[in-house]
Amino acid sequence: ITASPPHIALLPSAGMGHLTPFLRLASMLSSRSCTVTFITASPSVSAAESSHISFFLSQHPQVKHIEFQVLPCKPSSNPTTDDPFFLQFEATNRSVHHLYPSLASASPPLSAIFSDFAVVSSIAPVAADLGIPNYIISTTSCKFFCLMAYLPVLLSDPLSFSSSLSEVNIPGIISLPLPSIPPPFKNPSHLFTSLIATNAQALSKAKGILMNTFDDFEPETLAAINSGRVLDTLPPILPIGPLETFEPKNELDQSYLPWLDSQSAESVVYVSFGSRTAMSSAQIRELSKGLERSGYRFLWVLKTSKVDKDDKEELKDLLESSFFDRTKNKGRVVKGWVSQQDILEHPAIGGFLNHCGWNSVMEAARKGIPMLAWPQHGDQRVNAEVVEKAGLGIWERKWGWGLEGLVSGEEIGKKIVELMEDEKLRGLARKVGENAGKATGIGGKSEKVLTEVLEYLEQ
Ligand code: BUP
Repeated sequence: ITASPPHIALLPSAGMGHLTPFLRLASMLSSRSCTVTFITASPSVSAAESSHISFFLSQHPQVKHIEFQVLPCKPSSNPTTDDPFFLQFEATNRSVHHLYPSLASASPPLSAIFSDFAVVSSIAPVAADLGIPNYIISTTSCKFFCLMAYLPVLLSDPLSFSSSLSEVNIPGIISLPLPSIPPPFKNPSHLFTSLIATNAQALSKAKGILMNTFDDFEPETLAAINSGRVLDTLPPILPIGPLETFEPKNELDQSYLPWLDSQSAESVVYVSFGSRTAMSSAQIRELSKGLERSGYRFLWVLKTSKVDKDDKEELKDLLESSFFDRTKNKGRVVKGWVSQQDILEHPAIGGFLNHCGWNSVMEAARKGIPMLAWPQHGDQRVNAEVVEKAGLGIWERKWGWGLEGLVSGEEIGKKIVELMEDEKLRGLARKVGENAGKATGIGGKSEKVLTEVLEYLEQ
């Protein structure tokens, strides 16, 4: 009997940073003849999530879709956070067991569930009842993953995050400077912290951790975690990145494109802080000054709220009209969703000022675009360390977390000049791009890892 390709159910959790790698992997699995079932929680938090899911399904009619209802708790029901994405993680965990009947009746029967880290504790028992393996798709760096996996141990010692220590030690990996630890981790009852700790405790139940990274990008961390030096209970970490991009191109604002097309090679800084950063209006003004002072051309994607549905301010209310007049030929500011992968692929882009959301990092790595890291929250400072160490970017540590203090236009301007003029960095970043291409090309390390997992799951 010849084996047939596996049937894989994918379960992402909330936010574009989480949904994106799931859509990309679903698309890759589908093109490798797997049967794919994509599970989504309804209602979704952001408009970007619902539109990307609809577009993906319309482009992949062969993919089956299961939508399940979550009952989000009211922000006031959790005293530690009002972040709608964290509240949705919690609500999803409470609702996941309802999926059992539809997963049990899947045809052909499911071979595996690929789920987000944020739902391991609730999906692992479902996968066990179905008698199938559960793989986790990690949406962050391997280094931050180590911190999450080790968090229960750190939380068991009240001194782990004491301000008298300058570093946090995790066996096997280079210690993390205390300022890189997400502030909520210092509060064990914070919803973000308790969710990560609960899920970290369930990690050993997973069959493997599929990671959107590649061996050459995080070699020491991958070697440490896979040799059991971080924790000896973890399943294998399987680097399969950078994931191939899949994104809608239609219905997007591309009004900047004719301008971008007319710019010379590697002359434009692309500025974006991801889908969830709400920068203060004072910082937005300083950033505009910095861009202008740098003298470089820029394409700036501006967001002012954590959830896109709340983003109602118009450009003219955020920046003075004189700024637009002065920079008419120098730059473009865009509000709304753009196709970041298309922008990064554009020959005019020569640098990327970014928050170090992990998808953005992997997209810059694929294209070998040098980054200026300006982490804002969550995993982003740890990711920025990885970016710097891999030779993909530079990082001004003293800028702190977003919303922590105001970074002046003068400093921003200087750093942008440094980014754009550092030829050594440009060469190193190009090399990162070449290595990324080798990893995912035929016979590459990431490609082989994914092929082996799929062969293992064949029915
Ligand atoms: Br904004 C924006 N267009 O306008 P990250 C983002 N993206 O294609 P985040 C666009 O969304 P987390 C836009 O290319 C990336 O794939 C971008 O994920 C794409 O950051 C994704 O980079 C955003 O991981 O998520 O949104 O802050 O906080 O989970 O890291």
